[in-house]
Amino acid sequence: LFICIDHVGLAVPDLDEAIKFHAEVFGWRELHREINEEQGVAEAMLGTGEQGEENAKIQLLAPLRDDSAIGKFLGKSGPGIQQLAYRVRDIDEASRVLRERGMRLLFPEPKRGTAGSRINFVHPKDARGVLLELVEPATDAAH
Ligand code: CMX
Repeated sequence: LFICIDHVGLAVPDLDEAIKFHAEVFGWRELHREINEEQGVAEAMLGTGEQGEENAKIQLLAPLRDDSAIGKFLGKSGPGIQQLAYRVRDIDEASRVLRERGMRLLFPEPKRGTAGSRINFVHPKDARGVLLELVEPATDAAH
């Protein structure tokens, strides 16, 4: 069902400060940065090397609004791990299988994620306390 862990997402109050911290202390490199208005986030993908299949990644997520998913998470839990993202080849098929297995997905249809990917989430209550993101990366043609 899943190919690999795509990334781990960290909620942060200030994106620039967080990128600097993770670069200077842990040596992560910024691979990509964007604003996703629909999700209410300013986000950056950080990697351990050149972007590629083998590269470990973390995603820094800063809220654009207090009532966004990240804004609420920071208000309730403070900075920290907000999500674990699994990469899938076909998000429609993965969603179908997971729904069949009793998991609630947060959105009826996948939404747009980082770099043109398609994303959805398994409800944290169903995934035993973890907000699980499903990521189908964009094909080159979709970039
Ligand atoms: N991880 C684990 N558990 C979580 C959680 C998280 N990130 N967020 C909420 N929960 C738990 C809460 O602790 C709560 O549990 P209790 O009822 O025991 O207190 C329960 O889930 C419901 O939480 P809530 O506060 O009532 O619900 P919220 O309004 O905060 O919404 C969620 C939670 C998951 C539905 C919302 O964050 C959401 O829609 N997330 C998906 C979208 C998203 O995260 N976008 C930002 C990232 C975009 C990207 O990755 O590109």
